[in-house]
Amino acid sequence: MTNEVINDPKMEAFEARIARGEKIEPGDWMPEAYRKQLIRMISQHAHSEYIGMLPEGKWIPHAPSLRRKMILIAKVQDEAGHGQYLYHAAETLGATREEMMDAFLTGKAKYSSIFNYPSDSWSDVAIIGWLVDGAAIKNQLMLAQCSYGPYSRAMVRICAEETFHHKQGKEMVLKYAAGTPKQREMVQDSLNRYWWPSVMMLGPHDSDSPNTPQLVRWGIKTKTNDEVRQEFIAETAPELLEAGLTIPDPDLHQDETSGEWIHGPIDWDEFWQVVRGNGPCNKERLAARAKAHADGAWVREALNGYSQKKSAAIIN
Ligand code: BYC
Repeated sequence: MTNEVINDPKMEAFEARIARGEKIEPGDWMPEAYRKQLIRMISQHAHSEYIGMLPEGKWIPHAPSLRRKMILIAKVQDEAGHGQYLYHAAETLGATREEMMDAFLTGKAKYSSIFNYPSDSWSDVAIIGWLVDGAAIKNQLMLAQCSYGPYSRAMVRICAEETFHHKQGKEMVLKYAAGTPKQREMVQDSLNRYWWPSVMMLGPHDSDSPNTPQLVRWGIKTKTNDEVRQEFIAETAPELLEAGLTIPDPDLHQDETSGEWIHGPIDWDEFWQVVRGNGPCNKERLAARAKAHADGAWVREALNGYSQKKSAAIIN
């Protein structure tokens, strides 16, 4: 326990508010560690949305029909919007957009491991929608209950949109799984490549998760990584099997007594390699975002110039 916690009336009042289920709002007193944890998590989450546009965005020009193209454009646009809500939520804690972008583009800040895997076929778009958005929703429904008001409210809005993303992915996977042998083979290949990264994206096991105890204590997380992972597997695995697909985990089974889904060992070496910047696409993804940021410099300059001119006009 930190010194901040011991015999501090402000801390006691703060923790009592959390225990009563009250939301903490931007102007309220909060421990420095609470503020830092939130900035870390919310900015990582924002970066994930922002970089998460890339694997699916790549497929917009190759969508097999106008309907699929319109759905995918809307989804990718939504991810950009989610990034905006989240950067704003982090700004309410005193982080500036420039600091967050700098940490992201220089590789100091983390973002979700899942977006460092390639999207090699059209059915990856389908599997990302079902699995990646499905895992993200499980995590975000938990975060919608979080103790910090702006993050919790952003999550409510994001979850509504993610539900649409999840459904469109599932609809495609089910269609291809019941389609031609070629479609079936394509979607099975996507599942083979995306199952484990999706299971991993919910974070290390609780025993190896240094942040979880403090986050749970302060109501930032309301469930642990393993609890969320179990929910994701319990919901998704039976539906994939029902669709006739094979999950690439020979040990996966449902315990007859508890009903719990038991998965095989997770390759945490792979996970940490990806988190540390050595995944299949880390360099390519960051380079693409850095280019987009540089290409957008003129827009930021124009906006700054406009707002300065407007302020000058108001003062005069
Ligand atoms: N990838 O103590 P732990 C989306 C890091 S995007 C990389 O368990 P915590 C979407 C962790 O940061 C959805 N790093 O951490 C968008 C920590 O390092 P630091 C993204 C990971 O915070 C487009 C260290 O490992 N969602 O929906 O208690 C298209 C130890 O971990 C990962 C969010 O960002 C990972 N997967 O729990 C489609 C949700 N996992 O920071 C979809 C917000 C762990 O101490 N974040 N690490 O140096 C969270 O809920 C939590 O931060 C996590 C990790 C559950 C991810």
